[in-house]
Amino acid sequence: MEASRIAIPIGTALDRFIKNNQDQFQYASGELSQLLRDIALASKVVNREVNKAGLIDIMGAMGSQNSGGEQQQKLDVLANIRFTRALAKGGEACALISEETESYVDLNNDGNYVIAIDPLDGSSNIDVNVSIGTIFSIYRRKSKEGMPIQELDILQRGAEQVAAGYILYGSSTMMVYTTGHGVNGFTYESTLGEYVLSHPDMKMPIDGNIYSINEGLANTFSPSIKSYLEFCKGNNYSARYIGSLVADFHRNMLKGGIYLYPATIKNPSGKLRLMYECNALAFIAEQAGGKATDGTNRILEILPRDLHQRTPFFVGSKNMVEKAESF
Ligand code: P6P
Repeated sequence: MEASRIAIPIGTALDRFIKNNQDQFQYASGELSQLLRDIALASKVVNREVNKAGLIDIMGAMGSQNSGGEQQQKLDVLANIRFTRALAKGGEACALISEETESYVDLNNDGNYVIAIDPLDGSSNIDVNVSIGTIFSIYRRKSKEGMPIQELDILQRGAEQVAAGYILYGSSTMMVYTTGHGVNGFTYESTLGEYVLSHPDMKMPIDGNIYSINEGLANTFSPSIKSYLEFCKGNNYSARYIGSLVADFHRNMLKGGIYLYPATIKNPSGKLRLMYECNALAFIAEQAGGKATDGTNRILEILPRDLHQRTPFFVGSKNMVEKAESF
């Protein structure tokens, strides 16, 4: 039974919050503070670039492609550089797995953590001024400190995450993260240059009536998904799909709802990536009382075979995910 925690006041800065909760992190809290500080720092720079994207000529595609063959937007590449640099400088990370790079990136051999990141998810929305996000997972390395990185450090199940979070560059910029002791949300206060606690102990409503899915793909869904969508419509649920996973996930976290990206003809294993999109959000969802599966298996139990492997993804309010699975 955890000692009753003294409620940490709204407005507490992220660093102070981590220090006040240091007994909740199973390893040295200084290492977690440093990692989250590195990620927060990079996100502040990305936030500034996202907010000025229209003004500086960094809009539009680079003309290059990422590991999944997806068109790279200039801000994707810039964000990847910012997060990679911040984590390399911070010294705590030994390796980085990113949507933007084919293989993992060696950072510091004496670092104890492996980071998996989607530096800027929803990037197709950058040019149309719709919210976008960063998604990150933090793992403890399995191999000995100082030794070269091995596959067992890189291909870890989501259940092995020691922390995970996302940054939402929306009408306000927020960082939401968990270390396995609940979920807390911080809003960026740009005049202070600080993330401050705004959503302590976030809980996902156990039920809801919002469903998020790209119904333009409906003809390629399986009969069970089609039946579930009919169920949603029959119950007058609201369809809300921003086309930006972090934004849809965050709204469903606050209001209750389910996000579904099932297998389709174009993406028979689903479109979303296990290592740097689904695992982090699955960890957060479960910590907030929600659920995340691939339709049958718990996302956090899937043993990755490949850095960029895709998975069908059903995440959100517990009762809604279970209902969807029952179809
Ligand atoms: P579709 C963005 O590219 C993304 O990875 C998620 O942020 C978003 O929910 C999904 O893909 C949108 O995909 O096929 O509906 O355009």
